[in-house]
Amino acid sequence: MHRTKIWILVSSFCLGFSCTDQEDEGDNLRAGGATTVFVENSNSFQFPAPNLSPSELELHRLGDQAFEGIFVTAPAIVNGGLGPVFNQASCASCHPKNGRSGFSENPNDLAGLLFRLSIAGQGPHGEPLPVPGFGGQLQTKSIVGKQAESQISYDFKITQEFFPDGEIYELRQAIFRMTNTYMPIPTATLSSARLAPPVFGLGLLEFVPEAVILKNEDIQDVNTDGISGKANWVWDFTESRVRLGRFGWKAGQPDLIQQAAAAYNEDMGVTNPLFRLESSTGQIQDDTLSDDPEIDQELLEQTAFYTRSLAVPASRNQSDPTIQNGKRLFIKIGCEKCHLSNLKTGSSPFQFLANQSIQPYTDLLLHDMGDGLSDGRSDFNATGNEWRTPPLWGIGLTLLVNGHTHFLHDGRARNLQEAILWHGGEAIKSRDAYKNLQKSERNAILKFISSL
Ligand code: HEC
Ligand code: HEC
Ligand SMILES: [Ca+2]
Ligand SMILES: [Ca+2]
Ligand SMILES: [Ca+2]
Repeated sequence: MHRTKIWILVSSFCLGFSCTDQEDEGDNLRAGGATTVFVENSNSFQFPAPNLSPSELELHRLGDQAFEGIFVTAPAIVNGGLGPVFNQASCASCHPKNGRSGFSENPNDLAGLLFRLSIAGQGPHGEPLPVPGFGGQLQTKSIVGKQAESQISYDFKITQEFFPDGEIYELRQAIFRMTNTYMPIPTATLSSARLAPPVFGLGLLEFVPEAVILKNEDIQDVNTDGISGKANWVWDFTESRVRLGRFGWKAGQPDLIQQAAAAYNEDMGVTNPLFRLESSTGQIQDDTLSDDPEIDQELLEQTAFYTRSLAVPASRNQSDPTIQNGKRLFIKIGCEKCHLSNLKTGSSPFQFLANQSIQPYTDLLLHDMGDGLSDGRSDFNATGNEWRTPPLWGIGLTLLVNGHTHFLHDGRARNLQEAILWHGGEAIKSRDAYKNLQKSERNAILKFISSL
């Protein structure tokens, strides 16, 4: 099992700006520009970008501690403030090794899975409306003496289909139920199951200029290619204005600070300068402590900086003929229309992120993915059917890093092929083209994605 391979760490030779012009290493390509590391092992997502300055590296290390930090019940000297209701006690427990959570076969241990909640309608900033008694997220854990909002159970719905060449395949989807809710949950509650995605390379995505992303929008599908990418516009609580959404499965967060602050508040029950009220405010679980905010701005910024400054692993074996063929087919059948291979970051207050040519395989836009993937719940501009194209960089290392190959927003796909076969809506032409390929060609595409 330990087929660990470590390439020469470019980081050791690479100081400051010279990195930008650094060569790729043989057929391993710099997917994250100068923030790339050439490492293929179970730690591939855990390296600081090699072009950080010494003070940035120090900030990254503090952020690393914060990201790993396990919170406990208040009062406590370190990391107090967990709960009263929460999903997990640390960032790392849902983003293991900075990678993605798997879909657990044990309903009592759905570690990195959480449920966003709302009732129909929109708030003044376009945000989903909270569910009375439950808020905007379902917390399945609580501190001693308080009740969790709910437990989750599920059944699998399994469907069988065929490739045109006769090969059979099976798709599996969990149908979730909320059980043991602490009070009856309103019947009109809408919910969206989301599994924790990886957190590396995000600083680069934060600094792709808005204009570059919007250039790829085609809301009315004017070029009639069936693809109509659309931006999400979300509320920025720091600046009190609408901004382009970039993070989360529906691009519901504008930047990494707010993403981290929302995670502390909702996922961990830790109040912070951006979200000062406990998620359970007004519910019977509410604590009466006057310890808010439970973390300060400095810790919040360290945590966000950590996710901003993690290196992107290089893509591998790019001169392999099968992988090259897979890439050609990936482009030919239209995968690349949403999973854009080339983007460039713009200016950034963080020099190490500025003007980098990157291969994230995302356009950061929302796409209608069909009824099969729909959660039936809107999130700012995103409808139930719409999801943000997730980046594919590093996806081939998921098994090595996280020990599973569960993909898509709720982890329903058990491997890369199932992820593709779930594509519908705007991606239906692409999906059908995939199904119509010869098996060897399908395998070439899978091998290509696995090399990212
Ligand atoms: C209970 C599990 C859980 C915990 C704890 C958690 N996360 Fe997450 N994280 C998620 C899920 C699920 C998503 C996707 C959310 C969505 O689609 O809205 C996510 C998304 C993210 C993203 C956006 C990734 C992307 O590609 O858009 C970042 C960054 C992030 N989390 C950072 C953090 C930080 C920092 C912490 C700790 C303060 C944290 N998370 C704690 C589950 C968790
Ligand atoms: C219309 C835009 C679009 C097209 C075309 C498209 N995708 Fe996707 N892709 C998405 C979106 C959006 C998701 C996330 C869907 C979800 O999680 O429900 C996704 C998810 C994926 C995932 C899983 C990623 C993850 O992190 O879980 C893989 C793998 C993938 N696509 C590969 C492909 C391949 C291969 C093709 C071509 C056959 C393709 N996609 C075509 C938009 C697209
Ligand atoms: Ca708290
Ligand atoms: Ca709640
Ligand atoms: Ca179009």
